[in-house]
Amino acid sequence: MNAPLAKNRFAQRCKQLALSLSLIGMSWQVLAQTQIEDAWVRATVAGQPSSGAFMTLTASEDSKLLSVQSPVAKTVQIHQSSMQDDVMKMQQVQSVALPAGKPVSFDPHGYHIMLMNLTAQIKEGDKVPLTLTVENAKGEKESIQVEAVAKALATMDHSKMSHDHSKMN
Ligand SMILES: [Cu+2]
Repeated sequence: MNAPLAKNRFAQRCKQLALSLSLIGMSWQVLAQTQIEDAWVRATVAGQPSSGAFMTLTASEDSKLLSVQSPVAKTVQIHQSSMQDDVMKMQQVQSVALPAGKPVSFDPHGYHIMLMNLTAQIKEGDKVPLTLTVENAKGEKESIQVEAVAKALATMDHSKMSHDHSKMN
């Protein structure tokens, strides 16, 4: 909230109250606008520094996924995997477009949510809380909570993928 410093503190508090009320109203209003299905996280072995989270997002209006947060990881990034010269590479992206009504899947072959600097091992069956921030075309932000189930799938070893972190610094 970038409200300028009001000289009258009472007026400022009223403003803040009105703002937080409108934010509450707004989040109720938009809560159901982005659907999340099949959220899961890849379980890790002890000492593994990072993992991936996967899901399908369907927004009811044109939106974009801006960021993700989770208590299990100090850093969470949105990555995109792609084949480059027969090598699977991934790169950080700033946002992912969520066109109205079109399911966008986050899977090991495309976009995924990268959980980095994990604070603890993620064991199979764990429920990993994720908070997604989605912004619609009007600039309204929606915060969505989801619990992703940890699965030990051996479909692809994420740790063998090369990371291009050149955009991070
Ligand atoms: Cu990644």
